[in-house]
Amino acid sequence: MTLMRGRFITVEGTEGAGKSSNIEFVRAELEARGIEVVVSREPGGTPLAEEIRSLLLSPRDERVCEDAELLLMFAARAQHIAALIKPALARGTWVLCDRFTDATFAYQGGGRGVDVQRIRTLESLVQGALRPDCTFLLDLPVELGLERARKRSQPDRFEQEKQAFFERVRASYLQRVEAEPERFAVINAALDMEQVRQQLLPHLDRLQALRHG
Ligand code: Z5A
Repeated sequence: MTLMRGRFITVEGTEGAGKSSNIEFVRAELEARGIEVVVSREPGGTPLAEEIRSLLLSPRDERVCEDAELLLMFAARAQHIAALIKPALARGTWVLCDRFTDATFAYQGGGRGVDVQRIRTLESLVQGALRPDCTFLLDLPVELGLERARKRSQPDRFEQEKQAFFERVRASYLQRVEAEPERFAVINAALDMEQVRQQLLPHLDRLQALRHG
């Protein structure tokens, strides 16, 4: 009997969108349905990739050039895919990942202005044919997200950016939805927690049905 490949679900959004809170909800829902799921994040997810994450997120005096940031994101991703994502999917485990390559298109492409073609080249080099089966975009007005995020910890290197940067990030995410509407599920993340969760449920039903279909 051949083992069914696991599903690859990613969760995206701008600051304070509620990714962490909702990922825990999705994990619990999937496990309650008897689905084995591993939760991970980007940049990060393996010891080496987590070290790269620290390099990327630490505020520093030295200006990080766009290419160094881009290549470090994909270096972490290459390790994450090889050591965690592909082996999990191959054994039939679902992978639920806090950010993936859409974040590179949104933050490095939209936010920093990196040429999208360069990102596409690295995407195919590092990922081959691997793409998420479904991406939840938790969408909300930038100002509201920043307000939520400000109530938390010290800002990291990305969180120190100005509102205009995050407006470009949000616009890039929405452009990606337009280009690939069948992969994305756009969730109104400005609503209260319970209302956000209710929007996620039908998509989990659909993904579970696909598993058997
Ligand atoms: N990055 C990149 O540039 N390129 C890439 O390719 C990748 C990443 C992969 C780290 O990501 C940074 O890396 C990120 C992009 C960049 N930069 N930033 N900024 P991260 O995902 O670890 O960092 P983050 O975006 O700051 O995520 P976060 O801090 O974990 O936020 P969150 O998970 O979206 O939100 P949360 O912690 O679940 O919620 C935030 C607060 O809002 C919290 O107090 C909640 O209780 C509250 N909350 C959440 N939902 C609600 C609702 N519905 N109502 C009211 N309050 C709420």
